[in-house]
Amino acid sequence: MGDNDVTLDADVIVVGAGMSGLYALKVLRERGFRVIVLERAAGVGGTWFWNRYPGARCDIPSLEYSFGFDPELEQEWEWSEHFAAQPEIERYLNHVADRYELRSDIRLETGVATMTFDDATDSWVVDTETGETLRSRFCVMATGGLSAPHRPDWPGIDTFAGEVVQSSLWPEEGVALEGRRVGIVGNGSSGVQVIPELAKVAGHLTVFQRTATFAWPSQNRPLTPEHQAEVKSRYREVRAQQHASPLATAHTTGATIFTFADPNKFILESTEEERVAALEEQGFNASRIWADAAKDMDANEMAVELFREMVRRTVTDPEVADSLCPKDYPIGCKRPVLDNGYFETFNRDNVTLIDLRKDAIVEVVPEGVRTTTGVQELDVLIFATGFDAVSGAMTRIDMRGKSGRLLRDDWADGPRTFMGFSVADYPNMFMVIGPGSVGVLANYPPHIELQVGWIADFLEYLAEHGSTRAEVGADAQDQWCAEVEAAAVGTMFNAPNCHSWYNGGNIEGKARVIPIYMGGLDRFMARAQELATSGYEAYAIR
Ligand code: NA7
Repeated sequence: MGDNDVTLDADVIVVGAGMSGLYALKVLRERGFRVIVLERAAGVGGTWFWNRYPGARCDIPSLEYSFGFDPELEQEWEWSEHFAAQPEIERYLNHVADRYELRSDIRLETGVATMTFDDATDSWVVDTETGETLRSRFCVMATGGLSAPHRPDWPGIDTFAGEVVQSSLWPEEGVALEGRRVGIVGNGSSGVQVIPELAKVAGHLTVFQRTATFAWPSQNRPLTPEHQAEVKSRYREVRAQQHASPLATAHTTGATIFTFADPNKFILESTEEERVAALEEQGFNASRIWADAAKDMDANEMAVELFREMVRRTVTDPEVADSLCPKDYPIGCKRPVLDNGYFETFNRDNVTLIDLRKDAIVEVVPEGVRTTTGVQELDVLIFATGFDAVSGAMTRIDMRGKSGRLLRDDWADGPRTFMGFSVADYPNMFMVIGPGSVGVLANYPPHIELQVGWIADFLEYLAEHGSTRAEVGADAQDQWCAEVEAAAVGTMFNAPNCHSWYNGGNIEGKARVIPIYMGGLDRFMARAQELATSGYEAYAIR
């Protein structure tokens, strides 16, 4: 038994003041815990603080990408667009911080450097990057799934005489782009969003592309007062639907980013005329209406060909169009990207595409980027090269559990957790949407509410039972990891040639594992509730 008389600075230290951390603070405080939130950024908002590049936008409808814990908040907040842009979501999260008086317990510009579990006292010792040491009984990691930026280590990068900018660390004061020679690397969601905006202001934009992207028209539009009022009038029903659905969605606007296919349409059974008609009527979306493309590689390849046909119809230069056609991986391998004029941007006179599969990077030089065919002279070089996703925010902290090993070493072959909530050997540490949970598949705000609610219930249970320590068993963790692995079998996320941040394939040397439970949030939460009802039987509690 530990010496529990140790002086604690807080009952719970929450790491991160994004959406998860803000909500965790609110709930845990209401349940009577003393909470300190540590946040590296200069403001709250997490993802929506950092990703302030031009064009940054959510890919989930605003009315669903919002908190449901307070009907008054739901009613008073007005969203302006179907898919909210970064400034609006950042404003919303600041509003939440103010409305619930959260700021007094949040320490900004206070990144966490090391976290060590003190086995003797059942407490966590947290060292901040500002040189402070804090101690708490519990830690809640609200560190996000897409918060550890990844930048390729190109030779010569430090010699570049211009400005290097990471899309996910976009400076608050902005970047001077007008009339300048701008280069951008990366064509995922961030790249596809920022490229059309850069092209509008840059003197010249050079896009360095390694892999062509599937991107579908976002169909973003202003929200009509009628639609907003209609959804608000039945928000309780909408939230209940979200909580009971596999992806925390309520289909308030028809199809969602993941569920576009029509269950009755099979491309393998379609005629040439039907496919052409689909292209004429639905454009790019004609490539993602087919149910069989989700499981069958031949069907998928036929759907990809429809996509390629739309690229060729949209992009005027045939060679550029060919480079922009995805060729060697299936639709559904990566998270779908929503586009606001991406392909059309390559028809502009001030935009050049460098296809890195034909013209590889050699090095960065003071004047710009040297590829095999010569130097692209640049004033600004932007990396929209993604994230050490899902596990990166955790492994970048020097976290040591009861055995003194580093989490990063324990996870060298991929993260191992129990339901994404806990890690064996790391008592009293909980993660919100950690690796091994449903993760980024489900719409975050309702997902966060469910996860934080579960963690808060557990902490309350421990407090009520006078328990100072909860540690998940290694067997329960092994069993859960096997379930996560099994649930990913047969999905396109796991398809041959699929390299993405979902499976670690986006980062050289990272273990190829899908640490995301594909079984759906509804099933996941039912399991979590059963566990709570059982008195948290997977855990050793004392
Ligand atoms: P993504 O989706 O991981 O995209 C990163 C992009 O950067 C992708 O096109 C990569 O090409 C490219 N990349 C990465 N490393 C390199 C190197 N070394 N050279 C050239 N190109 C490179 O990150 P995003 O930020 O766009 O989106 C992440 C999520 O945020 C998104 O799914 C939404 O949920 C929101 P690759 O395909 O690896 O060849």
